[in-house]
Amino acid sequence: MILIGERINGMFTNVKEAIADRNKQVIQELAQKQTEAGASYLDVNVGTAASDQESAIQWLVETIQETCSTPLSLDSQKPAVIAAGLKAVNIENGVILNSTPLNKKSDEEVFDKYLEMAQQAGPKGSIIALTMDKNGVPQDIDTRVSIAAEIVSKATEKGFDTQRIFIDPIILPVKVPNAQVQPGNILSAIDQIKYLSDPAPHMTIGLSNLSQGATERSIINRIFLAMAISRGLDSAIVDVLDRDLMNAVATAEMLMNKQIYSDSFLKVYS
Ligand code: THG
Repeated sequence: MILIGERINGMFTNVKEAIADRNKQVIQELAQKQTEAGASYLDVNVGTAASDQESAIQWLVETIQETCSTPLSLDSQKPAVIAAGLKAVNIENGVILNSTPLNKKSDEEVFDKYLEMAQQAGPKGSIIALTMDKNGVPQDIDTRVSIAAEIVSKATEKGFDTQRIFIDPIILPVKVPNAQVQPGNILSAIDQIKYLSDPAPHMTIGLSNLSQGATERSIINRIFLAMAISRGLDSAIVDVLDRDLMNAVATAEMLMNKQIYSDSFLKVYS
C-alpha cells in the first residue's frame, strides 16, 4: 500500500500558521512523525490561505528536505504552483504531482502540463489524475471509468508508463445530502479501472474527504479504506498518525494475501 501522509496541508490551522510565520519546526516535526508512522510519500499542500502559493510551496519543500528524505507529493490544482515546488524537489527521492483533472474549461491542456512536468522529474516522477473533466466531478460509475480510460490512453500515447499514474475517482463527504450512494460508486469504479491496462494504473483517494463534517470520522475512514483495499485500491492520502487506520490497512492487506500472516502481523507491518 502506497500511503501518502495528509498532514502537511494548509487546511490545518497549525500548518497554516507555520507557513505564515515560516516556522520550520512544526513542518519538520510533521514530516518526521508521518515518516516514522509509515508514510511512503508526504503530501505538501499550501492551502488556499497562503498569500503567495508559489513561494510557500518552495519553502515547504526546502524545509522538509532539510531533515527528511521521504518522497513528496506536491498537491495543487495549479500547474504554476506545482512547477514552483518542483524546482526545489530532490527528484532522486521520487515525486508525485497531485493532482490534475483530464481537462478544465479554463485550461484544456492542464493534464498535458502535469504529464510533461512529471516526465521532466525523471524516472521516479508520477502523477495523480482525477476522474474529472470540463463538466466537473462525475457522480456515476461509467463516466468515472471512461475519464480514467482517456487518462490512461493519453499517458500511454506520450510514452508515460501506466505504473507512474495514480487514478483518483474523487471521494466526497458522505454527509453531503444525496451523496450517500457515492462511496459504493467509488468501489465499483475502482473495480473497473484496474482492468484498463496491464500493468494497471495505481488507484488512490483522499480518504479524509469522506468523513469531513461527520462525527465518528476515524471509523468511517478506516472501514471504507478496508472496503476499497478489497476492491483493488493500492494507495491513499491518509492520516498515517491514526493508529487504528494503520492497523486496518495492515489487516486488510493481510486478508487480501498481500502480507504474509503471522501472529505478530500488526507489529511486522508497523
Ligand atoms: N484527492 C487528491 N488529493 C487530495 C485530496 C483528494 N489532497 C487534499 C485532500 N483531498 C486530502 N487531504 C486531506 C487533508 C485533511 C482533511 C481532508 C483531506 C481534513 N481536514 C480537517 C477538516 O477539514 O475537517 C481539518 C480540520 C483541522 O484543522 O483539524 O479532513 O481527494 N488527489
